[in-house]
Amino acid sequence: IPGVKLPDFSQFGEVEREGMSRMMAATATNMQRSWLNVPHVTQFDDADITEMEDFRKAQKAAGEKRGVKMTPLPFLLKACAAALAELPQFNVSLDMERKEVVRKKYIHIGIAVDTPHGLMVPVIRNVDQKGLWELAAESAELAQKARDKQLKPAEMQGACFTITSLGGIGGTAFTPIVNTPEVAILGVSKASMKPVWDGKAFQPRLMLPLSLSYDHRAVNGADAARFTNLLTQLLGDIRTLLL
Ligand code: CAO
Repeated sequence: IPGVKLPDFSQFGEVEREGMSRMMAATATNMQRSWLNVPHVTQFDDADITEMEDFRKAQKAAGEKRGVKMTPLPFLLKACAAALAELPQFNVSLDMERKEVVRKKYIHIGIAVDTPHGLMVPVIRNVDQKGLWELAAESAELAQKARDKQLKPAEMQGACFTITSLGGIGGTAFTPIVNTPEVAILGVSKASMKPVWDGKAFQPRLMLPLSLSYDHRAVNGADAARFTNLLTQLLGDIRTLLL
């Protein structure tokens, strides 16, 4: 691809140059590799998390006892694990050289963590086999390790799918880049109160915006809509996560 030719910026004003960290250079290469290899499409939906949030807030005292904070992330992990099990076409990688689809029989999910030294993606293994408290504790521990640069290489490998949550910061939607060789990534934005028509009147409901980017070579649009539909159903009534 044609490179970007840089002008001499100093002709416009004062500048300074600094070498990229190894991590920034690696992230830049991975992002570009994914952007150039993967035909991306992003599917948007909103999940009604009014009841889920009531339940989550009701766990505050229990969380304090356990020393674990229950955020929306463990619910998202559980819902994505259930959706990956039900729609296994999302739990694959493509081997284009051998023209093969690699189907995974395990459900490991990466979580994007914003750290002062850059973006890191630790991986939670066998999410389908873990409970909400375990997921809350493990995601907080891995996020802290990422911030402290203490993650081991094995803790950043083997993900089938990634969740990138900007919900604690803000925004209404975004188009995440698939973390290849995975074939899909869920972006989560900030939940907000919205008027939702119940057939008779508008009701104030807490709505969580979801942005699912996927590799259109592996996944078709109808399946992406099924995936986000399923996520909104599971998050809309978290009892269904037990089924
Ligand atoms: N909507 C509204 N509020 C949300 C929310 C959402 N979708 N998600 C989290 N929150 C709230 C939490 O409940 C918490 O609020 P309280 O303190 O009142 O309970 C607050 O935001 C902070 O949550 P958190 O960020 O500490 O915890 P988390 O489990 O939601 O997220 C982690 C953990 C690691 C995903 C997050 O810290 C992080 O690093 N996010 C950035 C990821 C990123 O950079 N992605 C971009 C990658 S692509 O460039």
